[in-house]
Amino acid sequence: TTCCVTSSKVNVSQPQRSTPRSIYDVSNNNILGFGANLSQDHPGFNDLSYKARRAWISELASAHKIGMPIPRIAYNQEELQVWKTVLQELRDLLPQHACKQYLQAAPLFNFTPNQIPQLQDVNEVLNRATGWSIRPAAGLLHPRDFLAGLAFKTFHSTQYIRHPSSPSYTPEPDLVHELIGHVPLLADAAFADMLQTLGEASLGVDDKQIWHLIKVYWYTVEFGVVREGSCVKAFGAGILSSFGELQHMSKGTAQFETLDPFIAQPKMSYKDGFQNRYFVLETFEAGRDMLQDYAMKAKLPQELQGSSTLA
Ligand code: NLE
Ligand code: FE2
Repeated sequence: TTCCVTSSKVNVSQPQRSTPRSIYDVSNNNILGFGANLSQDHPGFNDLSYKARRAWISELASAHKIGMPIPRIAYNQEELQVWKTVLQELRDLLPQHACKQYLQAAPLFNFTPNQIPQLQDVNEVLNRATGWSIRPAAGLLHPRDFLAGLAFKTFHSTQYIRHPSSPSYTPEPDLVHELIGHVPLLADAAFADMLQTLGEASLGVDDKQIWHLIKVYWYTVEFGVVREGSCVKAFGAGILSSFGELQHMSKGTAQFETLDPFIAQPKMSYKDGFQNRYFVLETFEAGRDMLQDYAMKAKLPQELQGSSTLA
């Protein structure tokens, strides 16, 4: 039912949203950045036909209804070439620098240079592996919706392909990033569990904490590294899907710091190119426990939160 709000105290710019109880309560239509117009530093900014293609694929995603098959896209030669290039570039780097869970799960998806995988097919493999689902989205979602999706084992994914002028690095999520960066680890139980915990931590918290949690997400799921013996290996999708970023991380010249979700996280940026610091997790299980602990404390009233700074 819709209730008739008459109070003038209601903040119109921030409609009250109730805590979602299932994925049906989560919208895939609040697109935050990189809308149809793209920003000036996007490699496709001046390419009208690229923008039109991207917008067309995005519209299909917005129209998708939960439970329906994800529409298949007939990718063109140019898009296929981008996919081939990225796979080729990463072929030797991933086995050296991706974490073991990634390397173990990746073969389930059988990525081959001659065909861009369809989200629907990937979704079926994922459903069987960990019970996770992919849901198409038109672009970068509002963090509240994106994080809520994780709580319900749903990963929102773009479906368009990065601009052909820059296969080794793109500033926004695209299908290549989703497939190569995110999909394999969604099939790993420990990683998936950590991700769901992060999503659960977001349910019902205020906007300030949503922005804190999306930074925690950013420095783990997008750009995190995990300790393996005396090395660190990439598990962050933004590293794994980018030849440039993966090379940059593995050179070891950036800073490596221990992740602490209880302190204010550095500002995240889609524009500045490679990260100049990476955060290290000991294991995915330790990451999950830390996030569970964070979530519990963050939901306590302020005066009971102790000394933790919830930025
Ligand atoms: N820079 C990444 C890539 O080129 O694959 C995408 C990052 C999306 C957050
Ligand atoms: Fe991503």
